[in-house]
Amino acid sequence: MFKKILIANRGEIALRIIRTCKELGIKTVAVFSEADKDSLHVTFADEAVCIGPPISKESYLKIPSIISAAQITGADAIHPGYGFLSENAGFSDICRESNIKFIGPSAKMINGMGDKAYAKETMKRNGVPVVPGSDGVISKVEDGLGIASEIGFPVIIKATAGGGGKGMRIAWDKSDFEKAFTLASSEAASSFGNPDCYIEKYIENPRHVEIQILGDKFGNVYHYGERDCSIQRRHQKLIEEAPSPIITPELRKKMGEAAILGAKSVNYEGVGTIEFLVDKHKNFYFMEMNTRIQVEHPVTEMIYDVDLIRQQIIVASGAHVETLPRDPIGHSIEFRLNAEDPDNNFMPCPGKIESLHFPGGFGVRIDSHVYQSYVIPPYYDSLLAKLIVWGKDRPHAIARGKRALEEFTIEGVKTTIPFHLKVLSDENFVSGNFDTGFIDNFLTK
Ligand code: MV4
Repeated sequence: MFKKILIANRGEIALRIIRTCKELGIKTVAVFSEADKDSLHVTFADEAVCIGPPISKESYLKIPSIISAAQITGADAIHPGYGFLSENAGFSDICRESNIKFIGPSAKMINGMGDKAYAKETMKRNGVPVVPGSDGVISKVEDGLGIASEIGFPVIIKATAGGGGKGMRIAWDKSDFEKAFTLASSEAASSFGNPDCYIEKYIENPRHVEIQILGDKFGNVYHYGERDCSIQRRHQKLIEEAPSPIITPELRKKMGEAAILGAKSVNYEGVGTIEFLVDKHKNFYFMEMNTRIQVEHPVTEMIYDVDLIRQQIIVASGAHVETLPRDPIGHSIEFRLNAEDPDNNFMPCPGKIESLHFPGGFGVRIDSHVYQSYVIPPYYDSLLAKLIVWGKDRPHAIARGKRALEEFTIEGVKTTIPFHLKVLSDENFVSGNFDTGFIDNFLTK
């Protein structure tokens, strides 16, 4: 097992990782920017190293500074968390070359799954259902138009280097196609330095359902059910839950087996997520694979009674998965509490937290790095806290979520708390009848 892990991240996820390391008896090293000197991850880690100025590029993304911090402190592994360097192939490689275990995927895996057309082809070849579309990337408008006419409109044009909603265009009919294709491709070239795009049948208002998987170096891959992440705004998730209100045990088994098949076909090790689109007939299609721990991992932890970060560290150390999946129990919902103004386009609201009170009680979990009088720096994302509730079923989880959100006090900055309370009294949310169009509909009501 590792003796000392450097956490190349900040905020709630850095704390989350430190907590698990403590329970495993592993020493921790925090890295921090000048803007984060008063952060809890700095306080709670055994050691802390300042790695540069506030701007991420010069601190949390600065590979040489992070490697130096690991070498100076004698860390034998680095946990990247999510965001920042978690899916940076170069960083994964430099860690390996420096004899520091990167608790995440190899550079090859990051590059492979980061190429969306290649990832899709790989999944398709191995029997994972995919959305009908082009085989790989399309270089000429005419070729794309031919395929679009074959599969039928509407179609979606996606950048192979994109993902997470960047570099996508919909063509509703033949007359739209050339413009959409050209736009998608030039946007892809300027955003990702790669103009290559592929084409798919456009699924209208799908649900976003992702399967949590975990693999060890012996080739075992397990799944821990699904999370429903359909409640998003501009590809930013706001509420996630497990299980999904639309997934039956039979469908969970089918999607879980498809996810395991996909992960095994690339010899996946560690934690990962296979994202699926689910259409209104409950057909499911592979969309993307995430090769990192995700923000919303706690809802899975709550219903499967598994510490996913602990498992991630254990398999990275070369051991077998310790907590095997069993049937899920109850229902869990995560609310992302952001320092944003929902009445002003979710504009970030950095500033000082003048007064703070966390809710508590049975079935309430808060993953957060903030405290009273904490000053939210303007340089990073606006996540203040994740409120994760558990209930014996979905109605109980909703009631508990409402109770906990009402108990929550954050003064000094605007937050998404009132927004979440409104969602919780929306009849479509309460009935579980929603898709990825929910938030747009909700906000225009
Ligand atoms: C789609 C789609 C409909 N049909 N692909 C958005 C993020 C990226 N990972 C893929 N996305 C989509 N791909 C086909 N063939 C609709 C979306 C999509 C979406 C997916 C999941 C969650 C929210 C979304 C919001 C808008 C569009």
